[in-house]
Amino acid sequence: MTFTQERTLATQTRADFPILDQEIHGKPLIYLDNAASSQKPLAVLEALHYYYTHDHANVHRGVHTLSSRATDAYEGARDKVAAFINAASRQEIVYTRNATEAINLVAYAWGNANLKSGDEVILSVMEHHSNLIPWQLLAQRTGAVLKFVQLSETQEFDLEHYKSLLSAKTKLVAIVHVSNTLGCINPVEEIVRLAHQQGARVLIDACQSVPHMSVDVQAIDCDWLVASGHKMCAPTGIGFLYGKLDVLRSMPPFLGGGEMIADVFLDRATYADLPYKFEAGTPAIAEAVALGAAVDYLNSLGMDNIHAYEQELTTHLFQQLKQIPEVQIYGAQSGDRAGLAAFTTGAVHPHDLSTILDQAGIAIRAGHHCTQPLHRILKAQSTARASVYFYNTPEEIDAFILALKEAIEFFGGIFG
Ligand code: 7TS
Repeated sequence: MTFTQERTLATQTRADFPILDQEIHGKPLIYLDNAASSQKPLAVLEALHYYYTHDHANVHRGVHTLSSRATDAYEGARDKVAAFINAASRQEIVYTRNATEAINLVAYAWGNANLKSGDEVILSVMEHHSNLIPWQLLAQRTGAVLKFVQLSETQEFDLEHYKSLLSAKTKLVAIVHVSNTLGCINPVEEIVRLAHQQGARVLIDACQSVPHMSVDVQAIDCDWLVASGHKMCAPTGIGFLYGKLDVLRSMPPFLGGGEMIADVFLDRATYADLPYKFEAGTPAIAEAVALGAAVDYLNSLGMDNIHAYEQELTTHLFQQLKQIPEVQIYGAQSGDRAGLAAFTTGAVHPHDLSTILDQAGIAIRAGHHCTQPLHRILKAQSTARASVYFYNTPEEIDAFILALKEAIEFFGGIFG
Protein backbone atom coordinates (compact mmCIF):
# COMPACT_ATOMS: atom_id res chain seq x y z
CA MET A 1 0.00 0.00 0.00
CA THR A 2 1.32 3.47 -0.84
CA PHE A 3 0.70 6.25 1.61
CA THR A 4 -0.76 9.39 0.10
CA GLN A 5 1.34 11.73 2.15
CA GLU A 6 4.94 11.60 1.00
CA ARG A 7 6.00 12.63 4.45
CA THR A 8 3.58 10.83 6.73
CA LEU A 9 2.46 12.35 9.99
CA ALA A 10 4.64 9.78 11.69
CA THR A 11 7.76 11.04 9.93
CA GLN A 12 6.80 14.58 10.77
CA THR A 13 6.13 13.95 14.47
CA ARG A 14 8.33 11.04 15.49
CA ALA A 15 11.14 13.17 16.94
CA ASP A 16 8.57 14.89 19.18
CA PHE A 17 8.12 11.64 21.15
CA PRO A 18 11.41 10.76 22.83
CA ILE A 19 9.86 7.78 24.64
CA LEU A 20 9.39 5.99 21.32
CA ASP A 21 13.13 6.12 20.63
CA GLN A 22 14.19 3.23 22.83
CA GLU A 23 14.72 -0.50 22.73
CA ILE A 24 12.66 -3.05 24.65
CA HIS A 25 14.34 -6.44 25.06
CA GLY A 26 16.93 -5.32 22.52
CA LYS A 27 14.34 -4.45 19.84
CA PRO A 28 13.09 -1.01 18.78
CA LEU A 29 9.92 -0.18 20.71
CA ILE A 30 6.73 -0.38 18.65
CA TYR A 31 3.94 1.16 20.70
CA LEU A 32 0.51 -0.09 19.62
CA ASP A 33 -1.42 0.44 22.86
CA ASN A 34 -2.62 3.94 22.11
CA ALA A 35 -6.27 3.27 22.89
CA ALA A 36 -5.22 2.69 26.51
CA SER A 37 -3.03 5.80 26.67
CA SER A 38 -1.08 7.89 24.19
CA GLN A 39 2.51 9.02 24.50
CA LYS A 40 3.37 12.67 25.16
CA PRO A 41 5.16 15.05 22.79
CA LEU A 42 8.02 17.31 23.94
CA ALA A 43 5.72 20.33 23.67
CA VAL A 44 3.55 18.88 26.45
CA LEU A 45 6.50 17.81 28.60
CA GLU A 46 8.02 21.27 28.17
CA ALA A 47 4.74 22.95 29.13
CA LEU A 48 4.77 20.96 32.39
CA HIS A 49 8.40 21.83 33.00
CA TYR A 50 7.93 25.50 32.15
CA TYR A 51 4.88 25.78 34.37
CA TYR A 52 6.67 24.33 37.40
CA THR A 53 9.90 26.25 36.79
CA HIS A 54 8.21 29.63 36.16
CA ASP A 55 4.56 29.96 37.09
CA HIS A 56 3.35 27.61 39.81
CA ALA A 57 1.11 28.82 42.62
CA ASN A 58 -2.46 28.00 43.54
CA VAL A 59 -5.11 29.29 41.17
CA HIS A 60 -7.97 31.76 41.70
CA ARG A 61 -6.78 32.62 45.21
CA GLY A 62 -3.89 35.02 45.23
CA VAL A 63 -3.32 38.45 43.80
CA HIS A 64 0.42 37.86 43.63
CA THR A 65 2.09 37.45 40.27
CA LEU A 66 2.63 33.72 40.32
CA SER A 67 -0.96 33.03 41.28
CA SER A 68 -2.27 35.19 38.49
CA ARG A 69 0.13 33.60 35.99
CA ALA A 70 -0.96 30.11 37.10
CA THR A 71 -4.61 31.16 36.85
CA ASP A 72 -4.09 32.61 33.36
CA ALA A 73 -2.38 29.43 32.18
CA TYR A 74 -5.04 27.19 33.74
CA GLU A 75 -7.93 29.24 32.33
CA GLY A 76 -6.18 29.70 28.99
CA ALA A 77 -6.10 25.93 28.62
CA ARG A 78 -9.86 25.85 29.25
CA ASP A 79 -10.34 28.24 26.31
CA LYS A 80 -8.28 25.91 24.14
CA VAL A 81 -10.33 22.85 25.12
CA ALA A 82 -13.58 24.76 24.54
CA ALA A 83 -12.48 25.81 21.05
CA PHE A 84 -11.13 22.32 20.29
CA ILE A 85 -14.57 20.73 20.62
CA ASN A 86 -16.43 23.88 19.49
CA ALA A 87 -18.21 24.51 22.80
CA ALA A 88 -20.39 27.63 22.72
CA SER A 89 -18.88 28.90 25.98
CA ARG A 90 -15.74 28.31 28.06
CA GLN A 91 -18.07 27.89 31.05
CA GLU A 92 -19.21 24.63 29.52
CA ILE A 93 -15.82 22.97 30.16
CA VAL A 94 -15.36 21.42 33.62
CA TYR A 95 -11.95 19.93 34.34
CA THR A 96 -12.05 16.45 35.86
CA ARG A 97 -9.44 13.80 36.61
CA ASN A 98 -10.49 11.74 33.61
CA ALA A 99 -13.54 10.67 31.65
CA THR A 100 -14.55 8.26 34.39
CA GLU A 101 -14.82 11.06 36.94
CA ALA A 102 -16.75 13.19 34.45
CA ILE A 103 -19.34 10.44 33.97
CA ASN A 104 -19.64 9.91 37.72
CA LEU A 105 -20.14 13.65 38.15
CA VAL A 106 -23.15 13.56 35.83
CA ALA A 107 -24.48 10.33 37.35
CA TYR A 108 -24.44 11.82 40.85
CA ALA A 109 -25.20 15.48 40.29
CA TRP A 110 -27.76 15.15 37.49
CA GLY A 111 -28.84 11.55 38.01
CA ASN A 112 -29.67 11.75 41.72
CA ALA A 113 -31.72 14.88 41.17
CA ASN A 114 -33.56 13.82 38.03
CA LEU A 115 -34.13 10.08 37.94
CA LYS A 116 -36.79 8.15 39.79
CA SER A 117 -37.98 4.60 39.92
CA GLY A 118 -39.13 3.31 36.52
CA ASP A 119 -37.29 5.96 34.48
CA GLU A 120 -35.20 4.42 31.71
CA VAL A 121 -31.54 4.90 30.82
CA ILE A 122 -30.34 3.65 27.44
CA LEU A 123 -26.75 2.45 27.08
CA SER A 124 -25.24 0.08 24.54
CA VAL A 125 -23.64 -3.32 25.09
CA MET A 126 -20.32 -1.94 23.83
CA GLU A 127 -19.86 0.60 26.65
CA HIS A 128 -16.60 0.81 28.55
CA HIS A 129 -17.12 -0.06 32.23
CA SER A 130 -16.68 3.67 32.94
CA ASN A 131 -19.89 4.34 31.06
CA LEU A 132 -21.71 1.40 32.64
CA ILE A 133 -20.92 1.09 36.34
CA PRO A 134 -21.84 4.71 37.25
CA TRP A 135 -25.29 4.08 35.69
CA GLN A 136 -25.64 0.71 37.45
CA LEU A 137 -24.95 2.50 40.74
CA LEU A 138 -27.43 5.22 39.81
CA ALA A 139 -30.05 2.60 38.97
CA GLN A 140 -29.45 1.01 42.40
CA ARG A 141 -29.90 4.38 44.09
CA THR A 142 -32.99 5.48 42.20
CA GLY A 143 -34.76 2.40 40.85
CA ALA A 144 -34.16 3.58 37.27
CA VAL A 145 -33.99 0.82 34.65
CA LEU A 146 -31.04 0.27 32.29
CA LYS A 147 -31.73 -0.75 28.69
CA PHE A 148 -29.04 -1.85 26.24
CA VAL A 149 -28.73 -1.34 22.51
CA GLN A 150 -27.51 -4.58 20.92
CA LEU A 151 -25.00 -5.05 18.14
CA SER A 152 -26.01 -5.17 14.49
CA GLU A 153 -24.98 -8.09 12.27
CA THR A 154 -21.81 -6.21 11.37
CA GLN A 155 -21.00 -5.82 15.08
CA GLU A 156 -21.85 -2.12 15.05
CA PHE A 157 -24.40 0.02 16.89
CA ASP A 158 -27.88 -1.24 15.97
CA LEU A 159 -29.77 1.98 15.24
CA GLU A 160 -33.06 0.17 14.64
CA HIS A 161 -32.85 -1.56 18.01
CA TYR A 162 -32.03 1.80 19.61
CA LYS A 163 -35.15 3.33 18.06
CA SER A 164 -37.23 0.48 19.45
CA LEU A 165 -35.93 1.13 22.98
CA LEU A 166 -36.66 4.87 22.98
CA SER A 167 -39.89 5.98 24.61
CA ALA A 168 -41.37 8.66 26.83
CA LYS A 169 -39.83 6.73 29.75
CA THR A 170 -36.30 7.36 28.41
CA LYS A 171 -34.68 10.04 30.53
CA LEU A 172 -31.06 9.53 29.59
CA VAL A 173 -29.01 8.04 26.77
CA ALA A 174 -25.28 7.47 27.42
CA ILE A 175 -23.36 6.11 24.43
CA VAL A 176 -19.76 5.76 23.37
CA HIS A 177 -18.74 7.76 20.28
CA VAL A 178 -16.01 5.33 19.17
CA SER A 179 -15.84 1.85 20.67
CA ASN A 180 -12.48 1.01 22.28
CA THR A 181 -12.96 -2.65 21.32
CA LEU A 182 -14.97 -2.74 18.08
CA GLY A 183 -13.56 0.48 16.66
CA CYS A 184 -16.90 1.53 15.16
CA ILE A 185 -17.79 5.22 14.97
CA ASN A 186 -21.33 5.49 16.27
CA PRO A 187 -23.89 7.81 14.60
CA VAL A 188 -23.99 10.19 17.55
CA GLU A 189 -25.81 13.04 15.81
CA GLU A 190 -28.68 10.72 14.93
CA ILE A 191 -28.59 9.13 18.40
CA VAL A 192 -28.90 12.57 20.02
CA ARG A 193 -31.61 13.80 17.65
CA LEU A 194 -33.80 10.77 18.33
CA ALA A 195 -33.28 10.98 22.10
CA HIS A 196 -34.14 14.67 22.18
CA GLN A 197 -37.41 13.92 20.36
CA GLN A 198 -38.33 11.95 23.49
CA GLY A 199 -37.12 14.70 25.80
CA ALA A 200 -34.18 12.59 27.03
CA ARG A 201 -30.72 13.95 27.82
CA VAL A 202 -27.66 12.49 26.09
CA LEU A 203 -24.10 11.91 27.29
CA ILE A 204 -21.43 11.00 24.75
CA ASP A 205 -18.30 9.14 25.84
CA ALA A 206 -15.76 10.66 23.46
CA CYS A 207 -12.61 9.10 24.98
CA GLN A 208 -11.68 7.37 21.73
CA SER A 209 -12.88 10.05 19.31
CA VAL A 210 -11.61 13.40 20.63
CA PRO A 211 -7.92 12.34 20.33
CA HIS A 212 -8.32 11.07 16.76
CA MET A 213 -10.84 13.15 14.83
CA SER A 214 -12.48 16.52 14.84
CA VAL A 215 -15.40 16.55 17.31
CA ASP A 216 -17.97 19.36 17.35
CA VAL A 217 -20.28 19.34 20.37
CA GLN A 218 -22.65 21.87 18.81
CA ALA A 219 -23.04 19.75 15.68
CA ILE A 220 -23.60 16.63 17.80
CA ASP A 221 -25.94 18.64 20.05
CA CYS A 222 -25.25 16.35 23.03
CA ASP A 223 -26.02 17.52 26.56
CA TRP A 224 -22.70 16.24 27.92
CA LEU A 225 -19.51 14.88 26.41
CA VAL A 226 -16.54 13.43 28.29
CA ALA A 227 -12.90 12.77 27.40
CA SER A 228 -9.57 11.94 29.06
CA GLY A 229 -6.43 14.00 28.48
CA HIS A 230 -4.04 11.07 28.67
CA LYS A 231 -5.37 9.54 25.45
CA MET A 232 -4.81 12.82 23.55
CA CYS A 233 -1.14 13.57 24.26
CA ALA A 234 -1.79 15.24 27.64
CA PRO A 235 -0.69 13.93 31.05
CA THR A 236 -2.69 11.56 33.21
CA GLY A 237 -4.88 13.09 35.92
CA ILE A 238 -6.73 15.54 33.68
CA GLY A 239 -9.86 15.14 31.61
CA PHE A 240 -12.97 17.16 31.03
CA LEU A 241 -16.72 17.25 31.09
CA TYR A 242 -18.47 19.34 28.48
CA GLY A 243 -22.04 20.22 29.38
CA LYS A 244 -24.55 22.59 27.84
CA LEU A 245 -24.70 25.73 29.92
CA ASP A 246 -28.37 25.42 30.91
CA VAL A 247 -27.94 21.74 31.77
CA LEU A 248 -24.87 22.36 33.95
CA ARG A 249 -26.64 25.31 35.59
CA SER A 250 -29.57 23.10 36.53
CA MET A 251 -27.33 20.52 38.23
CA PRO A 252 -26.47 20.66 41.94
CA PRO A 253 -22.77 20.40 42.88
CA PHE A 254 -21.01 17.02 42.94
CA LEU A 255 -18.06 17.49 45.33
CA GLY A 256 -18.10 20.18 48.00
CA GLY A 257 -15.16 22.23 49.27
CA GLY A 258 -13.04 25.24 48.38
CA GLU A 259 -13.19 26.83 44.91
CA MET A 260 -16.79 25.80 44.27
CA ILE A 261 -18.45 28.29 46.60
CA ALA A 262 -19.68 31.89 46.44
CA ASP A 263 -20.70 32.64 50.07
CA VAL A 264 -20.24 30.26 52.97
CA PHE A 265 -22.06 30.31 56.32
CA LEU A 266 -21.78 27.72 59.04
CA ASP A 267 -25.02 26.04 58.07
CA ARG A 268 -25.23 26.71 54.32
CA ALA A 269 -23.47 28.04 51.26
CA THR A 270 -24.11 29.45 47.83
CA TYR A 271 -22.12 28.12 44.93
CA ALA A 272 -19.75 29.59 42.44
CA ASP A 273 -20.76 30.18 38.84
CA LEU A 274 -19.88 27.68 36.15
CA PRO A 275 -17.60 25.92 35.68
CA TYR A 276 -16.17 26.39 39.19
CA LYS A 277 -19.28 24.97 40.88
CA PHE A 278 -17.99 21.56 39.75
CA GLU A 279 -14.29 22.09 40.49
CA ALA A 280 -13.96 21.66 44.25
CA GLY A 281 -10.49 21.84 45.79
CA THR A 282 -7.12 22.63 44.29
CA PRO A 283 -7.25 21.28 40.75
CA ALA A 284 -4.63 19.54 38.62
CA ILE A 285 -3.21 22.88 37.46
CA ALA A 286 -0.06 21.78 35.66
CA GLU A 287 -1.92 18.91 34.00
CA ALA A 288 -4.60 21.29 32.75
CA VAL A 289 -1.96 23.65 31.37
CA ALA A 290 -0.32 20.69 29.65
CA LEU A 291 -3.70 19.63 28.26
CA GLY A 292 -3.82 23.06 26.63
CA ALA A 293 -0.39 22.40 25.12
CA ALA A 294 -1.62 19.01 23.86
CA VAL A 295 -4.58 20.70 22.18
CA ASP A 296 -2.19 23.19 20.52
CA TYR A 297 -0.04 20.31 19.35
CA LEU A 298 -2.97 18.34 17.89
CA ASN A 299 -4.28 21.49 16.20
CA SER A 300 -0.87 22.10 14.65
CA LEU A 301 -1.12 18.67 12.99
CA GLY A 302 -4.79 19.09 12.09
CA MET A 303 -7.44 16.69 13.37
CA ASP A 304 -8.61 15.89 9.85
CA ASN A 305 -5.04 15.00 8.85
CA ILE A 306 -4.73 12.78 11.92
CA HIS A 307 -7.97 10.98 11.09
CA ALA A 308 -7.04 10.58 7.40
CA TYR A 309 -3.59 9.21 8.20
CA GLU A 310 -4.96 6.81 10.81
CA GLN A 311 -7.52 5.59 8.27
CA GLU A 312 -4.67 4.71 5.92
CA LEU A 313 -2.72 2.98 8.67
CA THR A 314 -5.82 1.04 9.70
CA THR A 315 -6.58 -0.10 6.16
CA HIS A 316 -2.99 -1.30 5.94
CA LEU A 317 -3.35 -3.10 9.30
CA PHE A 318 -6.60 -4.82 8.38
CA GLN A 319 -5.42 -5.85 4.91
CA GLN A 320 -2.60 -7.79 6.49
CA LEU A 321 -4.48 -9.10 9.53
CA LYS A 322 -7.20 -10.55 7.29
CA GLN A 323 -4.61 -12.61 5.43
CA ILE A 324 -3.70 -14.58 8.55
CA PRO A 325 -6.14 -17.51 8.63
CA GLU A 326 -5.91 -18.04 12.41
CA VAL A 327 -6.89 -14.45 13.17
CA GLN A 328 -10.48 -13.59 14.05
CA ILE A 329 -11.14 -9.84 14.06
CA TYR A 330 -13.99 -8.26 16.05
CA GLY A 331 -15.95 -5.28 14.77
CA ALA A 332 -16.48 -3.94 11.28
CA GLN A 333 -13.39 -4.36 9.14
CA SER A 334 -13.81 -1.62 6.60
CA GLY A 335 -15.36 1.81 6.17
CA ASP A 336 -14.85 4.80 8.45
CA ARG A 337 -13.61 3.26 11.67
CA ALA A 338 -11.09 3.83 14.41
CA GLY A 339 -7.45 2.81 14.25
CA LEU A 340 -7.64 -0.26 16.42
CA ALA A 341 -8.13 -3.97 15.89
CA ALA A 342 -9.29 -6.39 18.59
CA PHE A 343 -8.67 -9.99 17.59
CA THR A 344 -8.02 -13.51 18.73
CA THR A 345 -5.84 -16.20 17.20
CA GLY A 346 -6.96 -19.75 17.70
CA ALA A 347 -3.58 -21.00 18.86
CA VAL A 348 -2.27 -18.28 21.15
CA HIS A 349 -4.01 -16.87 24.21
CA PRO A 350 -4.12 -13.03 23.99
CA HIS A 351 -2.04 -12.69 27.17
CA ASP A 352 0.62 -15.07 25.86
CA LEU A 353 0.59 -13.23 22.55
CA SER A 354 1.09 -9.90 24.28
CA THR A 355 3.99 -11.37 26.29
CA ILE A 356 5.66 -12.80 23.19
CA LEU A 357 5.22 -9.58 21.24
CA ASP A 358 6.70 -7.66 24.15
CA GLN A 359 9.84 -9.77 23.70
CA ALA A 360 9.92 -8.39 20.16
CA GLY A 361 9.57 -4.82 21.50
CA ILE A 362 5.91 -4.57 20.50
CA ALA A 363 3.35 -3.22 23.00
CA ILE A 364 -0.25 -4.37 22.47
CA ARG A 365 -3.05 -4.79 24.96
CA ALA A 366 -4.59 -8.12 25.97
CA GLY A 367 -7.67 -8.61 28.12
CA HIS A 368 -11.26 -7.44 28.05
CA HIS A 369 -10.34 -3.75 27.64
CA CYS A 370 -12.93 -2.84 30.29
CA THR A 371 -15.73 -4.12 28.04
CA GLN A 372 -16.44 -7.42 29.74
CA PRO A 373 -20.15 -7.62 28.83
CA LEU A 374 -19.25 -6.97 25.18
CA HIS A 375 -16.63 -9.73 25.29
CA ARG A 376 -19.28 -12.12 26.62
CA ILE A 377 -21.48 -11.27 23.66
CA LEU A 378 -18.54 -11.77 21.31
CA LYS A 379 -17.94 -15.11 23.04
CA ALA A 380 -14.33 -14.18 23.71
CA GLN A 381 -12.96 -14.21 27.26
CA SER A 382 -10.31 -11.80 26.16
CA THR A 383 -8.90 -10.35 22.96
CA ALA A 384 -5.60 -8.89 21.82
CA ARG A 385 -5.81 -5.29 20.66
CA ALA A 386 -3.45 -3.25 18.51
CA SER A 387 -4.26 0.47 18.40
CA VAL A 388 -2.46 3.16 16.43
CA TYR A 389 -1.87 6.88 16.72
CA PHE A 390 -0.49 9.39 14.21
CA TYR A 391 3.13 8.70 15.22
CA ASN A 392 2.97 5.03 14.19
CA THR A 393 4.46 4.08 10.83
CA PRO A 394 3.39 1.53 8.18
CA GLU A 395 6.71 -0.25 8.86
CA GLU A 396 5.70 -0.72 12.49
CA ILE A 397 2.47 -2.36 11.35
CA ASP A 398 4.50 -4.66 9.10
CA ALA A 399 6.82 -5.59 11.98
CA PHE A 400 3.81 -6.29 14.21
CA ILE A 401 2.23 -8.54 11.56
CA LEU A 402 5.50 -10.44 11.08
CA ALA A 403 5.91 -10.99 14.83
CA LEU A 404 2.26 -12.05 15.08
CA LYS A 405 2.70 -14.63 12.31
CA GLU A 406 5.85 -15.96 13.98
CA ALA A 407 4.05 -16.30 17.32
CA ILE A 408 1.17 -18.19 15.69
CA GLU A 409 3.59 -20.49 13.87
CA PHE A 410 5.57 -21.10 17.04
CA PHE A 411 2.51 -21.99 19.11
CA GLY A 412 1.00 -23.93 16.23
CA GLY A 413 4.23 -25.95 16.18
CA ILE A 414 3.96 -26.73 19.88
CA PHE A 415 0.23 -27.38 20.17
CA GLY A 416 -0.77 -27.98 16.54
N1 7TS B 1 -14.50 5.27 27.72
C1 7TS B 1 -13.82 4.68 26.73
C2 7TS B 1 -14.46 4.47 25.41
C3 7TS B 1 -12.49 4.29 26.95
O1 7TS B 1 -11.83 3.72 25.95
C4 7TS B 1 -11.91 4.50 28.21
C5 7TS B 1 -10.53 4.02 28.53
C6 7TS B 1 -12.66 5.14 29.21
C7 7TS B 1 -13.97 5.49 28.93
C8 7TS B 1 -12.12 5.44 30.55
O2 7TS B 1 -11.12 6.40 30.48
P1 7TS B 1 -10.36 6.88 31.81
O3 7TS B 1 -9.29 7.76 31.31
O4 7TS B 1 -11.36 7.58 32.64
O5 7TS B 1 -9.85 5.63 32.47
N2 7TS B 1 -10.12 2.94 27.74
C9 7TS B 1 -9.06 2.14 27.96
C10 7TS B 1 -8.73 1.08 27.13
O6 7TS B 1 -9.33 0.81 26.09
N3 7TS B 1 -7.65 0.46 27.61
O7 7TS B 1 -7.28 1.06 28.74
C11 7TS B 1 -8.15 2.12 28.98
